[in-house]
Amino acid sequence: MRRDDLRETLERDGFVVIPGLLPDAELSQLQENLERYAREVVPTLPDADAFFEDKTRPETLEQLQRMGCDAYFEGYRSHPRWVQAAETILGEAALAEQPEWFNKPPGTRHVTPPHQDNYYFCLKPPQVITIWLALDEVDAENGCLRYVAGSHREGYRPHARSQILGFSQGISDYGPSDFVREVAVPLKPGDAVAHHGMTIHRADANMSAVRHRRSFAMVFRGVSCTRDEEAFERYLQSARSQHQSLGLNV
Ligand SMILES: O=C(O)CCC(=O)C(=O)O
Repeated sequence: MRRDDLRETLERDGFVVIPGLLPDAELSQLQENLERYAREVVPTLPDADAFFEDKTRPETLEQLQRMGCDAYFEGYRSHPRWVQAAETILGEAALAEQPEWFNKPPGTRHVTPPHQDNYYFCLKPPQVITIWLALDEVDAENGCLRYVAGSHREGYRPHARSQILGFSQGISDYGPSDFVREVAVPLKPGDAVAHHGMTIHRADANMSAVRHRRSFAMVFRGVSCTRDEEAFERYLQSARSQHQSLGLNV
């Protein structure tokens, strides 16, 4: 897709697919480093940086946050392909937050509640996108992302505390008029989708008995953003209290 098309599509729909963001050799290198991180770094992390459905079963690892503690992933924040895509879409220079990893392992029932990322980030203006790269084949069966097209232009929706680890807040009035506007985004490994910080999105649980649904993501914020620090502190507090209520060691 041409550069202008990426930006225009995101402005119109609130999300845009970037086919083949990573060529095979770069995808393999990323996957090798993710395997190394899971093997060597995850066992050393605090509960708040590695979420499991069941901590006694390492195969139920569902989410990794703040991966910049590792030199490879800290360096990944300036990966030229990602930065160039983000700056093209945002139309300004952008800075990457620390990488994250998401999974819905087979046999788990972990949904992603409907939410708007900037409800968490508290950036003004919301010149922020997430680039979410598929590591596996991702489709309706194993819980691909679903977007409410055009919702990035409609302001904030009410959010309330959720009991889903990794997503402390979810939209509280999500209903039939949202479901009919949803667009499911199937992807192949190496493809990515970018979404605006105000775009409503969610994902179903993985219904496959055998397939993982792994992804690797980075949030990019345009240099024109500033953070509402008070609102952000309230969000951090609510995330901490959710972690405590779910029994995490924080
Ligand atoms: O991977 C998922 O299910 C959710 C990811 C997400 O909500 C995000 O990256 O903004």
